[in-house]
Amino acid sequence: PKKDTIALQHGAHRTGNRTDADMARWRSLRFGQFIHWGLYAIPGGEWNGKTYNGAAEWIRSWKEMPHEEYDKLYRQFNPVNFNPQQWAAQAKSMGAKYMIITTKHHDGFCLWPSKYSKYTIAATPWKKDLLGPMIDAYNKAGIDVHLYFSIIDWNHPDYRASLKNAADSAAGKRFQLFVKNQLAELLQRYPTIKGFWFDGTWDDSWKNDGAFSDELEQYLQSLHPGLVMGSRLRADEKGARHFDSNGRLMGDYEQGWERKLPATIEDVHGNDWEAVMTVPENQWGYHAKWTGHVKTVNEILEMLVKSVSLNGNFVLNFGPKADGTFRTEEQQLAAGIGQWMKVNGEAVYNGTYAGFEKQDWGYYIRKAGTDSVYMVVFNIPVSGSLRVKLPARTELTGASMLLGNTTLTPEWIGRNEYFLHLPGKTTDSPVVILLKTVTGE
Ligand code: FHN
Repeated sequence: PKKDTIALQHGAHRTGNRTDADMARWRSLRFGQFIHWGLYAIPGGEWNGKTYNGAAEWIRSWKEMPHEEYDKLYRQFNPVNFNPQQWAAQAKSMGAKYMIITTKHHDGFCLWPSKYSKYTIAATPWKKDLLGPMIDAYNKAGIDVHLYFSIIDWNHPDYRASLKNAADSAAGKRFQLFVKNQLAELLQRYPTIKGFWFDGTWDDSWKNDGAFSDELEQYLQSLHPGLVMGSRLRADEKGARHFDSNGRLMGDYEQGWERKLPATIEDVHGNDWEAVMTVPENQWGYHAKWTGHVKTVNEILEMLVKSVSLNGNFVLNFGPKADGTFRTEEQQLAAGIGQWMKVNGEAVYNGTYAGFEKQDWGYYIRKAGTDSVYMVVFNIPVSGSLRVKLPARTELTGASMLLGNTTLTPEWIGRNEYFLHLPGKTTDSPVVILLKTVTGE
């Protein structure tokens, strides 16, 4: 590792990844569901007959949308068809092992009845807490829950993007206390949660107070030891985010992979990381009109598998409608992913970088700490033969496709290379093959 050249009080406090059981659990889950749900689901990207083409959850910032109008939407929020058990069942059958829910997005509206704000679910016609029943249902389905929390708060009178004078600084201090109180409240109300997912931390007012975010991270850890929090929360005292001024990761995992994935293992520098992905190009909250490319089941599966093959977690976003139901496209996507995961999920959970040279047909994944290596094949060559290139002194003794448990007999080519011949056209989905290998002296 490189030597630190800059003395920092509020930089990274750890070298390498966390090694405790809570972090090991997070790392093993590999596949998560993100949910963006809030008042923005009501306009769904449309206002006064006009369509806003930006991300639906940003509609309040659109010049055609009067803030006073947006800030009154809570009076209509009444998700009468919200069925947390159904949500959890859908996530479970998709194969998600953790879920991240927007407790509060940039608009400042809280999905829980916070005692520190009037702008919450308690003020809506629905009145009741949404988060509690959701967390319970997911936990009962065996799914861990993490809480998304935006620092940017468009509704709070004390929020400032930058602090320009003494009055701003005083407001900034009040706002910090508000954030701290809300986070402690969430932990106290929902003790089973496994982590916070911070967002909206790019404004100067936040970036320029590395001491505060550092203290906050430690405070939250002290309230709830084991909590998992990514690199978006903190800045160091020089305003560097994610990586401190010495290039070391702050927080428990790298959280910069939004709508993009690393290309190679070198890109992740040995750090834990997570990617979050939208189904259309850039929509997180519900938008009635999805335009542009909408990702397919196989595209999503490839992103998931690629992430796991590079030691990362992959989280797929859903934007439920204001009534509490999911759009058909999302339901179908979840079902399609689930179908594949049912047969092939064992290659994903606990999956890690295999240490084998990547081949054009797809990705190798090693089950953590074992000799089990999976090939996940997305591109079948016209020959139907897959080249398996193993590290030196490794022999391929057998292989089987998870689908149908079909045995494949390896053909030795030379050195540590083999062919696996696929039995004709098998399926329209990625093919997963478990390799049996023996490593000699
Ligand atoms: O502005 C938000 C956006 O609406 C969405 O919540 C994503 C999710 O990662 N985060 C922000 C942009 O980075």
